[in-house]
Amino acid sequence: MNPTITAFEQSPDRGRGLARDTRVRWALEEVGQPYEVRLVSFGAMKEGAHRALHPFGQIPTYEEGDLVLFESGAIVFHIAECHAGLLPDDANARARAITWMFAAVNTVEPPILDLQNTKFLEADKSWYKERLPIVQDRIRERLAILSGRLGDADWLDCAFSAGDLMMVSVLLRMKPSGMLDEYPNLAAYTARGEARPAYKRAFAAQLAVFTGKPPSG
Ligand code: GTB
Repeated sequence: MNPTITAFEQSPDRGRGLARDTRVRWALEEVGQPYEVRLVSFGAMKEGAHRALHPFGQIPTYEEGDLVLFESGAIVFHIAECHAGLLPDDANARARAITWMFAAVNTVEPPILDLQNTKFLEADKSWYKERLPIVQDRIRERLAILSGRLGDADWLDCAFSAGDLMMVSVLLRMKPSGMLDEYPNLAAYTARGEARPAYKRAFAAQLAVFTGKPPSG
């Protein structure tokens, strides 16, 4: 039986692929695993049936037989563990790829989230204008180091891995702000991720939820 994931019934990003179901869809597409999607409303996410799957009442979740997972990083890791293609066979290279997955969600994504919360939840505060550049500079601090580490390589550790999938997914959240363009190699890295056929299929599938039309091509 195919796994089932959950996604927003009406994503606030209007199909721009910024919600975290996109990274799960992308991982499933990379490994060629078909999947089902159950759409949930903001109301239903906070009710008992969904909270039984996700204690924090969020998307995405992942159901596969008796297994229920939440946390996009854990879901992508599970997919990568169960299928070939997203984690290298060599034990050390595999451990490094997993390290990059954690770096994406634990080191790079938090300041990005902070910026989004600042912009959407704190714009009416008297201290907003002073706080905004501080939060933006915290992101730049991380991006500058990541940019230096990537250099002119295509991917973070030789071949594309789940580490890149997670990092590109996190960086994509910065694309609308224009800040990513301050680091041309990171912009190119992100574009390389977006150019992958599996990403394109994942993006088209989540966009189709917003447009109500089946993915084209
Ligand atoms: N750490 C968890 C994970 O990685 O899975 C975080 C899950 C999470 O934040 N889920 C969000 C959610 O369910 C959707 S992705 N939010 C509803 C709630 O908490 O009530 C975050 C997101 C939402 C919207 C946009 N957007 O509109 O651009 C981008 C990202």
